[in-house]
Amino acid sequence: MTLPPGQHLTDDFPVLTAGPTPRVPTDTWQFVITDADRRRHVWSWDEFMDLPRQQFTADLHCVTKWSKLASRWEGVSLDTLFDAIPAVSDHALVHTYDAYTTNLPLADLLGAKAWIAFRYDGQDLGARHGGPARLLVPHLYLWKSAKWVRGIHLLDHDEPGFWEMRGYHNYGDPWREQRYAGD
Ligand SMILES: Nc1nc2c(c(=O)[nH]1)N[C@H]1C(S)=C(S)[C@@H](COP(=O)(O)O)O[C@H]1N2
Ligand SMILES: [Mo]
Repeated sequence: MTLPPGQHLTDDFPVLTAGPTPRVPTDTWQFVITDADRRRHVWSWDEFMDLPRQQFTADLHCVTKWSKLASRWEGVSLDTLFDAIPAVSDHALVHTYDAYTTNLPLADLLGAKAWIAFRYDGQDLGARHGGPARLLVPHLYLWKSAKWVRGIHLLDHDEPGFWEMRGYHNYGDPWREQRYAGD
């Protein structure tokens, strides 16, 4: 099997969070995409659960050098969500229920590459790993996979997120070992 450069395998699932774990009840949970015309597209938890869902398997690569292969998830593809969005732009900034943000090109959220995941390994996603729902973008380093995801803002310019402002690479491709700015 091939791992990205500088990574080693782990079988467990480490928890990495910049602050305390927020408690996000599903009865007040919302997911909001703010489109290029600044219109808000809002899903409640119940509406979200009615969307078509997918089971998928993902290899996770953390910038702290562990990789976890073939983790099993269930969630809604971002393609499904963006089907409802009339006005798109090139840049996305992801917001969460803690103070975290992360940026990526909208293209990296589309094309069956990204999900809002709410089940992991056959169970509801636990709070420490981002439950009730987190973004998963497995082809980029795991800091892009925002836990406790709350929404996505589409922007006409690129805006660095929490770690991208603190020296992490703006894009974060593990196969090109883009860990830090300048890599
Ligand atoms: N909301 C939020 N999402 C986050 C983080 C965070 O601190 N807050 N940490 C990121 C980082 S740096 C990593 S490596 C992964 C870790 O995910 P895990 O704790 O499920 O392993 O979550 C990412 N998503
Ligand atoms: Mo991380």
